[in-house]
Amino acid sequence: MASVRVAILTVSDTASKDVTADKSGPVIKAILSQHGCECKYLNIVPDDEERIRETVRAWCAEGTIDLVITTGGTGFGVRDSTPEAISSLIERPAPGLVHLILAYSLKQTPFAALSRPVAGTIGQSLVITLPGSVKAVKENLEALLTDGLLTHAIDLIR
Ligand code: MTE
Ligand code: CU1
Repeated sequence: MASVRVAILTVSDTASKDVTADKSGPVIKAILSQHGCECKYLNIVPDDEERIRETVRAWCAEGTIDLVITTGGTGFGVRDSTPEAISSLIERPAPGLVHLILAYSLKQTPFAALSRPVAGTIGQSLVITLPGSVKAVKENLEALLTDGLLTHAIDLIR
């Protein structure tokens, strides 16, 4: 996956107060780096719809970020608002990617049904929302990193 430029956003009230509580962001960075991606940003915001939206909007406006991965805030918790924040920005929805991660995840655990992922393009960037746990992040990336699927998607976008 040479030269895919990635921005990672951890969405978590806890991690926004204590950086060391963010386990999933660094795991995403490590896995994508192993696959040849270049990690440009690894930020943390609380479960605040406006903060999520503004961060992702700014990254996509740069025009140099190929892939935005968020982790956390996709569930049914009262503060979970990542899908709403990202949906409001998405220009071209990618239900196939949502289907892929859910189909793969449901083979691991029925609890995957409790995530409400969204995916799609914003400008020249592909944006995908992952759940918050390290286990979920690993499983979701396993699904997405199958057979050069992501690189092919990104080749088409830019
Ligand atoms: N997806 C996979 N592949 N593996 C998991 O363990 N956990 C689920 C789900 N998706 C899980 C998963 C659980 S328990 C929850 S509550 C939701 O993701 C939402 O997580 P979030 O609110 O941290 O985003
Ligand atoms: Cu859960």
